[in-house]
This record gives sequence, C-alpha cells and structure tokens, in this order.
Amino acid sequence: PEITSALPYSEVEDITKEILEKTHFRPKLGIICGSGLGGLAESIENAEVIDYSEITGFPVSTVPGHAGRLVFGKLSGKPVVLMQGRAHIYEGYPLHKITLPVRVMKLMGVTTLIVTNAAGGLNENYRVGDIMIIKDHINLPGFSGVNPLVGPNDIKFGPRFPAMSTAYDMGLRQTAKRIAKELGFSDFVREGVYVMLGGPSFETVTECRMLRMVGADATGMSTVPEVIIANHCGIRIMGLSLITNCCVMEYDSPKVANHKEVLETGQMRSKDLQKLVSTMVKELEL
Ligand code: R1P
Repeated sequence: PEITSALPYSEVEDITKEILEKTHFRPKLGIICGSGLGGLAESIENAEVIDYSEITGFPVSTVPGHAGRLVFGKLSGKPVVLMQGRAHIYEGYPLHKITLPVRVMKLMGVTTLIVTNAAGGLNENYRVGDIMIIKDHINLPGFSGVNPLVGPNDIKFGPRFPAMSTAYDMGLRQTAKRIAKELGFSDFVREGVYVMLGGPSFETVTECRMLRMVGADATGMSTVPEVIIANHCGIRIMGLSLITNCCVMEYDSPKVANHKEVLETGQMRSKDLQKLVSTMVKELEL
C-alpha cells in the first residue's frame, strides 16, 4: 500500500539550513499567528522576512488573514521566528506539510512555541474578544486516524506513541494567567479546551452542542496538528485562542458564522494580544 510519509529528517535539516542562510537570527522561541492575528509581527524589531513560497516544501497559505511569511527578529529583546499565517487541512495540504514548519523550527533550535488561533466560542460564558489560554485539546479528526504522526516514525524527532496530557505546559499557562491579571486583562482572559474540526464549513448547531457537551470551550480548524508535532519533538507549548465569534447553539437562530467577523475581531483585540505575548516573552526563560 502507499504509505503517507513526512519528509525525512535529512531533508528537514536541508530546509532548515536553507532558511538559516537567509537570516542571522538563531531563535529559541517560535510563534504561529492565527487568522487575523498576523499583527503580532508588528511587535518584531529588526524584522527579516522570508515568504513561504521561497522556502522548499513549505505550504503556501491561501486564506485571507494569513500573509504566508516567516518573520525573524527580536521581540522583547529576544530572537524569535514568527509564522505570519499557517496552512490548514481544508486547503488541501497533507498534515505532514502543514506541520513541516514546526519541525524546521525544532531543528533551528526552537525550544518554546506560542501558537495562536481564531476560534468560535462554545462556552456560554465566553464573549467575542475573549482570549482563551488553551489547557488541552480534542483532536476530533484524530478519532478517524487523521493525525500528523501517521506514517513511519523517525525516532530522531520523537517517540512512536507520544503522551499528550502535558502538551500545554502548566508553567507557561500559570505565567500567562498571572501576566493577564497584572495587565488588567482578567475580565477577558480565560482558560479552556480547544477542539479541532477539519472545516472549511463551520459547525452545525448540533455539532456545537455536542462539542460543548464533551467539554470543549472553543472550536477551530487548526493548531492541533502543530501542537502534536511540537510536543512529539519536545517543544514546550503555549496556546492562545482569540474568541472571534460565538458559535450558534440555538436551532432556527438567524445568526451565522463568517470569516469577516473572525478577521474584524482579530483586529479589535490585536493590541491586547500583542501586549500579552510580548510581556510573556520578556519573562520567558528560553
Ligand atoms: C475560519 O474563520 C478560519 O479561522 C481560523 C479557523 O481555523 C479557520 O481557518 O483560523 P486559524 O485557526 O488559522 O486562526
């Protein structure tokens, strides 16, 4: 049978070298920006930018709100590599391609990853504009075998059967909660569970109700594959969801989810998100 396969270690090394030849930064911190959250790149000083289209094997983002650029530079005095935009499974890319940038980050020397996304709020107490610190996730596509680690496992990256229960680092979550409080953000910073669906169609009313019932607080179409790959290769992870819309939980409601609202909320909350992330980074020991 044909076997799904991620790029071999040596090819990921080649791509990493190719990128490092184009920048003098050697970051230990990586950041992935979700839909409409690319504004985080504005806080990066001395930015050096590489388009994904110029990098061997990188998936090119095809969705509005995802610039598709790798930005190197300094954030709060620390060297970082920031993905301004990501690829999603619904764009037609295989999961190993979507998550390739994470393995490249690992070989670059990244030890901590801050991953962000735009998500729909399922928790009835959440409001549009809330920021949710992710404490755990449900890999719903994984229930049917859709997982970026499917295929031969290269032990150089990590184990065949990685544990996921500590993927969202507790220390980082505690720091984020404390900083949110110090910044006066407590009213809109939450902690909860993210569930990934494949998209691109948004969830039905019954799907939303089911997801809420099984303990999810927010839903989106990304992040989980990146987190699985990062956790597999031992990268410390913090996840942040911006609640850009509230999921429709009532039958016969005239409300509909739409990507325009998602991008507008990203814009509205972008300064606060930048402040939270940059203050965190200032404190991070890397
Ligand atoms: C839907 O509006 C899009 O926004 C979110 C969803 O996953 C979907 O791609 O994007 P990010 O998860 O990349 O932030």
